Formats: sequence, structure tokens, C-alpha cells
Amino acid sequence: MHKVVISGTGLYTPPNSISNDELVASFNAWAERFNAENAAAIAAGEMEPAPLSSSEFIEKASGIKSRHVTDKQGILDVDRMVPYIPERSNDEWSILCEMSVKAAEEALQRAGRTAADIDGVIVACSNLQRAYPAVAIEVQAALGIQGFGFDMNVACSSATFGIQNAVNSISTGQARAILMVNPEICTGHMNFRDRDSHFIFGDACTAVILERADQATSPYQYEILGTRLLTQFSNNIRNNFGFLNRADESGIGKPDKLFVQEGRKVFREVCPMVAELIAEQLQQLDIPVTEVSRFWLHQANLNMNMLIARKLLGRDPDLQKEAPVVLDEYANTSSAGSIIAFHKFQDDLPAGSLGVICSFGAGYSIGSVVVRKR
Ligand code: CO8
Repeated sequence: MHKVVISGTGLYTPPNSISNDELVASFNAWAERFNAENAAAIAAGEMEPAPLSSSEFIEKASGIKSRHVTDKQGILDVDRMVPYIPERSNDEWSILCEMSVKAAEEALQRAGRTAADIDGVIVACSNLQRAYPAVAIEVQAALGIQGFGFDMNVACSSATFGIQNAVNSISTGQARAILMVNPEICTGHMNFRDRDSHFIFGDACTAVILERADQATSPYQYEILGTRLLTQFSNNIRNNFGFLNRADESGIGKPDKLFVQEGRKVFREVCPMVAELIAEQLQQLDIPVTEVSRFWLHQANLNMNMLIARKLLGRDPDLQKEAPVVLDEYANTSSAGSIIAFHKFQDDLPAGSLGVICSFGAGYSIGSVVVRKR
């Protein structure tokens, strides 16, 4: 079995950003109009008024201050509140492919590799824009990569599960190197008219090059010491959008065809599971938690990350050094979140440093990857 390293990472950030104030202004304008239009029904108790959102609540409850988005205008347009992402012809690269290529180019460059060095592509994300052909095969074609490609979805944990799949291919000799990408246009599956969730997500794409340790030449290598995956069925984060919707006309257009969650329950149930899984994994690898320099945690909620780090360390973490945060700028970018944190906060660590990349989300799903800088 070959040892495997992460030899390069890349990030594509959409150029548009929406602040909490901008998002809340649009939401509240819609809510006030809705309430005025339905004043009689609301007064008669036949309809609930739309409650107003607030920037203060969003930042306090989640740590989110803004989010990068593929299209700003369509989201903020009170008559639309859906990003405007025109369909492309089959002769053009799809938008998921395009953002994957941008992130992949940076990852390849950091790894000191070209397409010719890669034997497979995994696209791992929460929302794929079509059923087939696989976006991974399109990315393969766009970059000129030989070998194989496939798509996979484990919601917010897609990237860590993707890393595990890449490790399997490389350690068994099936591939020399794998490109694993996470194109996330989360805003496409959000209900911007739902006060409880309209602020949660943003868009981004991350890329990771994994390769055989004995062949890697990159200055940015992290050896993978172990991976651990866990899933446990829950309806608390769910999206019923799918190809069978058209076979059941009654369900088309219902809010459950977009992202829905019981945020409180998710918070309560997932945090202990994550802390326990990481603690067990470190114990199994004989690594005391005090030896871990950095936790690159999933970026869903700042209070969640504080709680998980506190459970592990027995004290508050130093957020900048021990559990870096990107969700203030990016919001929750699903599978891309922990990889954005890893990408942006890895170069300062000295050789030999130990770290944990950990994602968690719908499924429930948790993926944890323990790494050591070379
Ligand atoms: N403005 C003002 N007040 C609000 C707002 C708002 N926007 N929203 C809610 N409130 C009110 C509520 O109505 C409630 O009022 P009351 O006390 O009178 O009932 C009060 O504020 C408190 O509400 P909550 O209890 O809901 O607030 P929380 O402190 O729990 O915070 C969070 C809500 C931020 C959602 C929090 O629960 C959380 O982050 N939970 C974890 C969520 C999580 O990690 N989910 C993972 C999902 S991501 C994933 O797995 C990937 C899925 C695929 C992605 C697809 C892309 C779309």
C-alpha cells in the first residue's frame, strides 16, 4: 500500500459578495410587501405574517457576515430572490465544470503537476446540475486528464469522503494522482424567502490534488495519517428535489424541494458526534489531542465549531491558530468549507505539524482526515 499526500489545494471564489445588511434589506422588503398584500387574511387569522430578518441575529447565531455568490442581482431582486444562472448550450463547459477548472488549476500549480500527471477526477459536492454525463468526466475533458472520473454526493461531507476515495485509488496503485473538486453553488438550492435559512449558504469551489507520497515534489505536502467516515440517517437536513418530482405533480414547487433543516436539532445532535469521532480517531492513531496544531472544521456555524473545539481541547480554542474561520466571509459553502479553511490556513505551519480536516452535515455525515505536514 502506498502512502498518500495532499500535494496541492486550490480555491475559486465567485467575484460577487452579499453582506448581511444587503440580504436582510431584500428579505424584509419582500416580507413587508407580502404582509401588506395579505393584510386582510393576516388580520383574520387565516394566514401567518412573514417575520422580519435581522443582520444582528444572523451574525450572533451563525458568525456569518457575508457570502460570495454566483449571481447577486437575482438573489437581491425582491421579485425574483433566485440567482440568475442562464442555461448553457451543450457545446459550452457547464458552470460547475468552469469553476472546478479554475480551482483545479491553482491546485495543480501548487502541487507542481500538470494534467498528464493525474489519473482520475472526483467531483464531490452537494448539488450536481444534471443527472449525466458526470461533471467529473467533463472536468477531465476540459483539463485534458486521462483515466477515469466520477461524481459523488455526501452533502457537506462530500470533500472528506472524496479524499477517502482518492486515498483508496492511490494507495492500492490504481492511480498515481487524483484531482478531487468541490463545486458548490449552494445559492441555487436555497429558499431566499425563508427567514430561518435565507442567510446560511454561499458559493465557492475547492480542489485537492492527492498523490503517492514517494512521487510527490510539491513544497505544500500533507501526509494523510488516517481517515474516518460516519453516516447516520436523519431527516433534519433534507432536500426532496429530484428527477421523480415530475412524476408527482402535487409536489412540484413545494418548499421541501429546496434546502430545509431543523437547525437547532442539527446543532445539538451533530456537535457531540463530531467531537467523539475526532477524539476516537486521534486515540486510535495514538495522537494526543494536545499534539494537534490545527482543526480545519466544516464551516456551517461559528458556535458549532467553538463547541466542538471546546469538547476536544477542554478549553476555548484560539480561533486564528487552532480552528480557523472562513464562514464570516464565505458563509456555509457545504463541502468546500473545511477545504477553504485548509487552503487558506496551512502554509504557516512548520514541518511535522499535525492537523485534522473535518466536515459534517446532511445525512448525517461526518468525515475526518488526520494529516501531518512534511
Ligand atoms: N432573523 C431574526 N430572527 C430569526 C431569524 C432571522 N433570520 N431566523 C430565526 N430567527 C428567530 C427564530 O424564529 C427564533 O425565534 P423564537 O425564539 O421567538 O422562536 C430565534 O430567532 C432563534 O432561532 P433558532 O433557535 O432557529 O436560532 P439558532 O440559534 O439555532 O440559529 C442556525 C439558527 C444558525 C440555523 C443554527 O441552528 C445552526 O447553524 N444550526 C446548524 C445548522 C447546520 O450546521 N446545518 C448543516 C446544514 S449544511 C449541509 O449539511 C449541506 C446540505 C446541502 C447544502 C445544499 C445547499 C443549499
